[in-house]
Amino acid sequence: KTITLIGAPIEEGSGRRGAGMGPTALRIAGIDTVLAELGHRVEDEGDIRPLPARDLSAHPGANNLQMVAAFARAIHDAVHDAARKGHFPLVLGGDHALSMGSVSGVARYADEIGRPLFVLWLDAHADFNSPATSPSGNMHGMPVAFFCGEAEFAPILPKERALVAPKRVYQVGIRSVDARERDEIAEHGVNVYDMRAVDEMGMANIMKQILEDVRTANGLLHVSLDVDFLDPEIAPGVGTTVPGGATFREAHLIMEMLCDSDLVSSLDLVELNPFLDDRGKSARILVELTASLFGRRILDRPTRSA
Ligand code: DIR
Ligand code: MN
Ligand code: MN
Ligand code: MN
Repeated sequence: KTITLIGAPIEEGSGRRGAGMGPTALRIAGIDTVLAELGHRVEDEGDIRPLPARDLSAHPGANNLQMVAAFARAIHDAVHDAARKGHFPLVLGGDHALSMGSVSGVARYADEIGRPLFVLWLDAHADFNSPATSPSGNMHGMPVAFFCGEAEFAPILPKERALVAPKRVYQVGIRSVDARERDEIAEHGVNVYDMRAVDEMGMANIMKQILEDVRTANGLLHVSLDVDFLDPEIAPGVGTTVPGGATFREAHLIMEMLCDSDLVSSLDLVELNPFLDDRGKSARILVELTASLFGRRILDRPTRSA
């Protein structure tokens, strides 16, 4: 594959500083060399550094709207361009507000080629708030509502706005949902596999169901991986840790099954906050998981003896 790395150092969508250093930490952890070693061609476009969108005015329910919108528009264009070239867009975040841009960008591409877009949302949170419902006003808690077409976002984002059908959105790992969000995801019909479902069904069964749906529909699959999907014990470098997350093996199993399926066409790595990390631990695990998605296998790398 040819993989286009798009650095998206946005932190204005979250309630704290630090996620803007995410793309740098992922590069230091070796994201490009790992992918190249697996035989892929890697084109790093560097970081997107947009100016705030002055055509928008501040919004009381959407913190830093001008900056978030500027990033979303620029990421939308970068992801759409990469996809149209036949490349695999890999967005290095940056907080989760960036997925307003990445998902709408691939959704536009999917529309153009006449295939349905599916989204696999790996997160502790549902990210289905809107400026009207959010308890925090932080836009990293809103991207799913945005690309599922909540009306309030209409003035915010790209003219070529493409949406995802909520029934083609699959959330896995969910364990922190706000009161209004719970009603919204049910109303819109998003597929939710919360942590209890993971415990009861097992990750392999969940993934088989999702991949079967995508394959049957001849869909494209976008994967959005929030660091807080993982248990904080293995990935502490994120602003909103929630106990009881996915284990190391559950996360790798997802990536390995996604790799085997060959259905994934784009990926976001989001919410890494190097300021809160423990000696690069979370950055490294994201790189390892990405390697599993792009073909690394346990039996291809025997453990060296000491
Ligand atoms: C909370 C926290 N639901 C909010 N959200 C996220 O502010 O909307 N934390 N996404 O990572
Ligand atoms: Mn998130
Ligand atoms: Mn989250
Ligand atoms: Mn709604």
